Amino acid sequence: MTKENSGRTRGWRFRLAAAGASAALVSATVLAGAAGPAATAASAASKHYTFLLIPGLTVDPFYITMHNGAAVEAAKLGVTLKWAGATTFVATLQIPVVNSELASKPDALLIAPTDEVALFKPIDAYVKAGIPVIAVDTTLANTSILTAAISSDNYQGGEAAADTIAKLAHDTGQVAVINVNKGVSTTDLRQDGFLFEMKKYPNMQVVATDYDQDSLTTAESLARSLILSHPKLVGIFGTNLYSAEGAGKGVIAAGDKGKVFVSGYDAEPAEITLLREGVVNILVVQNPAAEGALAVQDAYDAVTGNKSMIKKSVLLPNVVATQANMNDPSISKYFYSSTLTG
Ligand code: T6T
Repeated sequence: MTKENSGRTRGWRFRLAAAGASAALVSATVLAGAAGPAATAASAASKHYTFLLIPGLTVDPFYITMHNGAAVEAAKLGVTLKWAGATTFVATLQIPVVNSELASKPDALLIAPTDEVALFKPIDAYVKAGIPVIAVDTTLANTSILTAAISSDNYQGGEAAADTIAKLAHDTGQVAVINVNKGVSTTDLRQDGFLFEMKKYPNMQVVATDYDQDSLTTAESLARSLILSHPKLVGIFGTNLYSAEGAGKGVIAAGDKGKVFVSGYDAEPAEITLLREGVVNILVVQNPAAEGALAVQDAYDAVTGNKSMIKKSVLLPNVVATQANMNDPSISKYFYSSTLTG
C-alpha cells in the first residue's frame, strides 16, 4: 500500500497503527486539519527526500525511541532520515545546531524545540526557506509557522501523577514538583495539570516547584534537600525522565522509600528498575516511536502535496505503568530503548 493510499482512505488512525502504534491508544484530540494543493504521484515518486530530525537532546532514550519509530517509517517511504542535535536539553546548545543544519537544506524539519519562544526564529528560518516544519514532542508558543505539532497529553499526565500521590498518601501531606526548565511546552503542561489536580485535595499542599535543567544529579540533590527541609513531604512529581529518576534516587538516599511517594514520567531502563523496586510508584509513559512515525508521515504528506491529510495538532494518550502492571506486555511494549536503530 502506498503512503498516499493509506492516508487518504483510512485516515491518521490507520497511519499510526501501520507505524507500529496501537490504534486503541489513539486519542480523539485532533484539533484541526490543514488543506493544501495535491501534487502528482509521479513527481512525488521521482524525488528522493531527506528529513532532518532534531531532538531535545540526542542521548535521551525518549528521543532515541522517537528516532527509531521515525526511522522505520522513513525506510517504508524511501526517505533518508538525518539525526542531529545537542547532548543536553538546552536552547543555547540546540539553536546553533538548528542554525547550522539549515545549510544542508533538508526537505523537512522535524524538531522538539527546547524552548517554546527561543526556538521560534531559528525554526522560522526554515519556514522562510520553504521547508515544512513539524514540531514533535515539544512545540512553540506561536504555532502559526508549523505544518503540524505532535505531542502526548501532557496535562492529563500531570493530573494522573497528582492523583497517584494523593491516593498513596491518603489525601494528606505536602508534595513538590521537580521540573526541567520554564518555557518547555510539555513539562510546563505536566506541572500545570499536577498543580490543578492537587487543588482537589484540601489536605495536601504543594510546597515547592523546583527546576533541575534536565540534570539527573541536580534532580537527585533537589529531592534530597526537599525531603530534609519538608519533614511532612509525602510525594514528589518528576516531570520527565531525568527529573523522575533523580527524585527516585533522592528518596533512596534519604532512606524514605514508602514514605515519600514518587510519580514520574517516561520509561527508560533506570526508571523501570526504580518502579520495580517500589521507589517510583507510577510512570506516565509516552509513545515516542508513534510520535516520530507520525511526524515522518506528516512531513512526507507536506512535501508530496498531500497537506490535506495532515492534522495540525495531534495529542497521543499516555500509558500508566505501575509495579502491578509493568510486566504486562501491553504495557511494557511502550518502555523506551537506549539504542539508536535504523
Ligand atoms: O519527557 C520527555 C519529553 O516528552 C520532554 O519534552 C522532555 O523530556 C523527555 O525527553 C524525557 O527526558
